[in-house]
Amino acid sequence: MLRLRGIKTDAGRKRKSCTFATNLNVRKATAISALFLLVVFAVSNSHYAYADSYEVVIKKGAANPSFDPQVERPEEWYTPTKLTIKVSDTVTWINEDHEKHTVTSGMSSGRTGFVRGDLGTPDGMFDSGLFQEGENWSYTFTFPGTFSYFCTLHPWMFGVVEVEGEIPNYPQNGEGVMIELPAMSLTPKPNYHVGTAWSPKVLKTGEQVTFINDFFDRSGTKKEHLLRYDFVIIQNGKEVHRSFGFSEYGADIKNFVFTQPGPAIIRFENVGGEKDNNAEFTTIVYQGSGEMSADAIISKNKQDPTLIIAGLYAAIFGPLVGGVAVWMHYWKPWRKKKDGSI
Ligand SMILES: [Cu+2]
Repeated sequence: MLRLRGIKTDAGRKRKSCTFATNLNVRKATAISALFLLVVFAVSNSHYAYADSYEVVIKKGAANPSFDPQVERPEEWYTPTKLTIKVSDTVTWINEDHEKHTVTSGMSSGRTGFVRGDLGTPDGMFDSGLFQEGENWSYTFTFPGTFSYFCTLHPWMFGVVEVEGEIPNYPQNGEGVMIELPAMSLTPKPNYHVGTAWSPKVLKTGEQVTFINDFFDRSGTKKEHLLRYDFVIIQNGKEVHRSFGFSEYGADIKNFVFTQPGPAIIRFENVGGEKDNNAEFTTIVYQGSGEMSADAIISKNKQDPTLIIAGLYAAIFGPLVGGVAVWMHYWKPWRKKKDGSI
């Protein structure tokens, strides 16, 4: 019995260990399938899973308009000046200089611009605000395009981030999710169904967009006629377009050319002449093919030194040449010679 029990126990142990082994296998299988799912997820969401981080350094002395720590040319205040990344990658700017700087999206004015009092043109897409030595600032790029930036304190400092990624071929909302056109929304009080469809379906800078706007009553079946509304477009918190319109039995049409990429809000305000009776839609505007490339932006800024030197020559030698002319005009021996007299 004892032996048998022993055998039983052994068998039990064996079984137990067998069960344990099975558990292990189950765990292994679970782990493997979890890993597999993770890989599938990673592949299907590759631009999230493989999002990279990049660094741009503002080196010591960067505030100096003629400073370049690498090539001793005034071209690299942000190092590197041109950075190429992919959608969803993050860039961190590190301030190693002893002065405060900003990373502000938009076009720098260059040194010649600065001399004329032009402090650059921010486009509102991103702005670090002032950050000082030892501090850094990060930004994640969520859509493709070429984005120039500069320092608002030292507007000759400029850099470019080139974000590679595919432009979708379908209409999108502000989060980049595909939507059906016409997009529909309801105003709060009184209720009107507002519909808008835009053509082309993918919005790009520099290309005319036609918005076809339709208005229906509360039931959504009867078209409104001669209903007043304001058509407003907002980008980066700024109103870039406002016009008023009247609904028609057909539809009311508005044309607009976007000059700036990024998320946009298409808002219908004061619908039916009622204050704050609004409906809005979000979408994304992509960079059109007519936009400047990163290299074009850089070479445009590189022209500055030549202009500065030409300006300096004019400033120094202009009065000198003028002075010599005046001197030649009034210097008697010369005048006598010129006159032909002895
Ligand atoms: Cu600066």
